[in-house]
Amino acid sequence: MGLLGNIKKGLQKTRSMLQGRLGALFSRRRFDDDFYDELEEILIGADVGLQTSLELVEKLRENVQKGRISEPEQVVDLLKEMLLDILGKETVPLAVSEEKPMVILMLGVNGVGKTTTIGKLAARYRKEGKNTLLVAGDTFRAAAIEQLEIWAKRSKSDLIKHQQNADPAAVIFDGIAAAKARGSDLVLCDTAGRLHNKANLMEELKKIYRVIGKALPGAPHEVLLVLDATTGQNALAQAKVFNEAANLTGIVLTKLDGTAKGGIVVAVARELQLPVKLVGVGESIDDLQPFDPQEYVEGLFAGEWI
Ligand SMILES: Nc1nc2c(ncn2[C@@H]2O[C@H](COP(=O)(O)OP(=O)(O)OP(=O)(O)O)[C@@H](O)[C@H]2O)c(=O)[nH]1
Ligand SMILES: [Mg+2]
Repeated sequence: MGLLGNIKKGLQKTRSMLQGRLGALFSRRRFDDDFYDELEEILIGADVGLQTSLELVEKLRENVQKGRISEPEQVVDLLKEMLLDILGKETVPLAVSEEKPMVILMLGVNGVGKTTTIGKLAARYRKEGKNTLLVAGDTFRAAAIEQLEIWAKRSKSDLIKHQQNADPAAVIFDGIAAAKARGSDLVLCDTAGRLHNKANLMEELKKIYRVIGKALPGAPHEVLLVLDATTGQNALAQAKVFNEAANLTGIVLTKLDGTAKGGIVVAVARELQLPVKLVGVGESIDDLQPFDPQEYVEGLFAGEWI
């Protein structure tokens, strides 16, 4: 997207937790069993995931035994390196479609930040000079349409909406037709996070996905699952369910700023086999960034050790 972001702000809580706990651990200056146990606990506490935490500590232990590591700073460097092995070193950008419009479908359970992310993303694309059109595909929740309307104004995007309780697939179909007629560059489709029950929601999402493909062959170009970083490992379970309804192409991890468990990015990347493409680091319009793994690991461990 060309706009350089700084994830450091969003990792503030995680970083200060790590600073405090790792700092205390390193100050003991002893690589004994207690050290490894404590390190494992810190990583698990940061939501890196159990398996990953065990593996990281095991690898560290090997390196210490082989005499490759003797200083805390080296521990941090090794952790960064190992995390980048899991995350990959490069940002995975959002798709760019040759033809107009490009269609992005935003999915996720209620309250994770779908609508907000659409608004922020539209604003980013607008800054690049793209014409954006938002579609109010959440016709279920009261006030969902009005909320998207506010984001359309803020991001200077067009909006296509129907009445509350209208068929969401029909709204989205109309949205894509309107985008084709107007020559919009991008269509961002909002969806409901909750219906009367989960089976209903999944059926509806399948239908939306099918209808988008009919309205525009090749679309949707991105199907992004929005996950709330503060819900920890719970977020992982949601991905499986949504992936069955639509072919997910990436993850947006929101509310990274609201948690000291920012290691969840690592668990998500490793366990879902889907790239984290964007991260939300606050509630305002500029608080969305492409996920850059190197910035992320630097942001986790920035600062002085001991
Ligand atoms: N701190 C923080 N808050 C966020 C972030 N992203 C979204 N939020 C907040 O999370 C709340 C829910 O966001 P929405 O965008 O309405 O979530 P949604 O997924 O559309 O929710 P439903 O429409 O109910 O399914 C709002 O108060 C947002 O301001 C983020 O990155 N950081
Ligand atoms: Mg919403």
